[in-house]
Amino acid sequence: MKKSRSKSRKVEKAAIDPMSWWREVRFGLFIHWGLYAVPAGRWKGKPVPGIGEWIMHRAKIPAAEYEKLAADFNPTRFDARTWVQLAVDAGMKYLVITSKHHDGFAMYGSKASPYNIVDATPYARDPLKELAHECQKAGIKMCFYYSQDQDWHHPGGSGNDWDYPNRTKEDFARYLKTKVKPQLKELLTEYGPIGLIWFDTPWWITKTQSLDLKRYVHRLQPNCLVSGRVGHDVGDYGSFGDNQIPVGRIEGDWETPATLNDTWGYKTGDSSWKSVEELLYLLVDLASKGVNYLLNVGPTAEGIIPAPSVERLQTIGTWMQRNGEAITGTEAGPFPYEIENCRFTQKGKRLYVMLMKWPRNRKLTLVGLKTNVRQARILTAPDKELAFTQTSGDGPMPSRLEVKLPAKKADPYVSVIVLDLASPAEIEPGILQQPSGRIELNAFMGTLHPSKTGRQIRLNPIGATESWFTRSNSISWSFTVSEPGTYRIEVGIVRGRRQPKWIGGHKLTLTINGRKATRRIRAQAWRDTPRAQYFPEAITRFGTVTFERPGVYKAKLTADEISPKNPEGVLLTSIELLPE
Ligand code: FHN
Repeated sequence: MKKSRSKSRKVEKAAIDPMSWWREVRFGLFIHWGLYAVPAGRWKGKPVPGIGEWIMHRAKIPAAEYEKLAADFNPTRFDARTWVQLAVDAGMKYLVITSKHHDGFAMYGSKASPYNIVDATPYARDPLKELAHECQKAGIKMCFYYSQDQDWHHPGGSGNDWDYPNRTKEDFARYLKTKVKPQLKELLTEYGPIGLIWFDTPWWITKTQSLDLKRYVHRLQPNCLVSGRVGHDVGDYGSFGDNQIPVGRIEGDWETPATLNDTWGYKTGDSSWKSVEELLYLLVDLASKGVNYLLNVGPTAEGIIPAPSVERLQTIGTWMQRNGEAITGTEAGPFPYEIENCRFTQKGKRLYVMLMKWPRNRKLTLVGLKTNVRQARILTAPDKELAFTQTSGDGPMPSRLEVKLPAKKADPYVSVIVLDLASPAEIEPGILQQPSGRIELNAFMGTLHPSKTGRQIRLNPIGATESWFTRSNSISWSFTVSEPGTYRIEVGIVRGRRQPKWIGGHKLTLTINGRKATRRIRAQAWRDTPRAQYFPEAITRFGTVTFERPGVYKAKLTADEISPKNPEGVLLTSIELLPE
């Protein structure tokens, strides 16, 4: 039978991209909950340093001893509805909970292993069933974290070399077959539709095994996504490092898992709570880069989400109620680079400008937006139009938009200005001088010059250079100066994902507008940006440069010596030129 056009169109419509919900949500709740909440960071009366859920590993607790914690795990104050409501009220649209963390303990009623909350604790209930039910009722996606690689309880899993020092590849394969797959099957057949499986720490897993797990999940639930940490870049989306924030907008689908304090699993004494300002900054920043923000809470062994977490999420929720339109269902903003105190998201012809600071001069000034603005308003005051002027670019003078703002900021945290445009936003290409006078030469805006042989400079996922190990690699930029003057030069180098500490020591030469400066990289100051909270970016000063007239200029960074101490090479984020 001949297919009619309309019929085949219907078929196309029915095939929904399984990633589409994930791209809409932007903000989710991560929950690390397990036996580690019982010792809560202390073992035999002493504090154990590091994150709470790693206590078994850090204190090298024998599995047979750690197991006994199950007898004390009785979270009678757990209430699935309250947890889900907290996520909903915060504007979160998915919830990811540890079904099994590295300690190997299943937080649900598993038939594949008796080491689980129903069979091994006095509680004897399945909290994940209750959460799945509440998530379905509330219309948010239920998702499971599952530690597929590390399992410190199973003699075949990775990570526990104090109980099981002689594990082999065959033991690991057997563990995948006899524990991981049966447990995944339970999670994907007994809890309704699952949004994603959040795999983690792919240490031992081979590419074939990662692919096999991904296919296994998709066979059991074709629409269930697989996190990037299944290993070997075969996941459905990418996962940045813990609390890692990209430098600018990035291509593809990415998520940042992040903490509210420092630990993931509950730990007494960890009071490094991030402020609501910082948390909202990160939410807005990540959304503007098209990245999902998965924000963690670590409930207690009684089943309570700590009050400082609840208070912060509630305040974020109040902000989301007023301003969530600028986050949920939006795309990354049109500017590839960060703009000071300002982030953007967009939906069709609507551009959301999120102001972290209310401009003292009561003006929102943007350069480089080519599209005509039809109307400007504050998101929370839709009836009042804001006056604005817009000029188009001319040579080194970029197009410029100035919106008049009222004296009083629209929101105590982040104020959102809505710009309705004549067509989807278009931005002038290249690096433009910002209204503050600052010029930022981001690594990802530069041209990389790899050497003919040997290891090649490239960009890492967050947009910094990496694998820059030889002198024959370099990076260059061309950029537009609209305000002549003298600028001080600051070169930013970030801590690598696999380094416990920031490492400097390279000797670099910057040639800018014909002027050469050579400096040894060291931490003369630190960049003050929330992106640098866990991944510090050190600044090395390279003197000053003067531009006599407006125009297009060139800069080039080469390496004279690369410190062998840094296993990731030169990790340049950006060079900032700041008016003197
Ligand atoms: O080792 C885990 C850690 O305990 C926690 O679960 C985080 C969350 O992203 N993932 C691993 C470290 O990256």
